[in-house]
Amino acid sequence: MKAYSTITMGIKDDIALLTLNRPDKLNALNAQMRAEITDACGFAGRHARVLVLTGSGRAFCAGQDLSDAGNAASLDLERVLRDEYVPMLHAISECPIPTIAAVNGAAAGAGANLALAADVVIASHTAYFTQAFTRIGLMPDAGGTYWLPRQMGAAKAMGAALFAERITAEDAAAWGMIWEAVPDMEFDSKWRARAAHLASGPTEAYRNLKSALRASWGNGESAQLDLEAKLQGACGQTRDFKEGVVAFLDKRKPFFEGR
Ligand code: LHQ
Repeated sequence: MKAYSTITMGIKDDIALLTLNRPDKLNALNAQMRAEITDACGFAGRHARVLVLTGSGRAFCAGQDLSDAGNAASLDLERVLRDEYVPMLHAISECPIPTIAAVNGAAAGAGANLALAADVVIASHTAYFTQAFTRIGLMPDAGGTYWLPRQMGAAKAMGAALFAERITAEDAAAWGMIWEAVPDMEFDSKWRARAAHLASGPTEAYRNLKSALRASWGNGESAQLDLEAKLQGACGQTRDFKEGVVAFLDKRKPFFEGR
């Protein structure tokens, strides 16, 4: 495992745990952190069966480090987004294994949208999300204009972007923006249990269902039905499918190897 300076990364029991680790800056993203997240997600996709992203300290991620390189206002935003944010966001959204954002605290700006790039977002009750961008004269980026309308619907997405208010974890769950909000006391055990569930599941089926669900945004019905047939055909070739059927007929719990 590589040594990282802005994140920590470990793999145990097939679960890769990537922790954003600049707690004094509320885990704000600088160039080094973007590169390290991109690298670590690629590594996780090759060596683990589920990836969890979380934050150290009291925040999940405060978005772009506004003190980076002296002054964020001097950054070439288009270049930074294209060359550094896009690869990082794709490394999460296109990771072949299931990804969980375990949002432990504030998720602001690109930090909120980093979480939305994951497959499943689990937030503690003290966590909140804010499309903070307009507060500093920007528009949502890092995938916000893509994910928000798809997850919350157009009306909530527009309000979230324009008002840049804090959206509580419970509202985020009620609006369909995230999978679930859980009481702080149960937060750790809940995301760990979810991660363990996915790490012992049919990894190839997960990979294929992720591809299909993501492709559905751009596909018509016929193309999507064709894609399902193709990907299900691939699932049908796995040892996990055979095991799943045998276990069902034997009336026992399946043991999925992930292939
Ligand atoms: C921070 C940050 C931060 C540096 C807290 N940077 N230090 C933009 C430009 C370039 C390319 C691409 O895209 C982007 C996308 C973006 O992400 S723009 C949006 C950037 N993020 C924000 O505007 C959020 C800024 N942060 C906040 O609004 C607050 O800190 C939140 C609401 C997250 C938390 O508030 P509090 O709990 O009251 O904490 P705090 O404000 O006191 O922050 C604690 C420390 O963290 C503080 O440092 P200090 O030395 O005073 O203790 C902050 O300066 C630092 N910090 N966010 N993004």
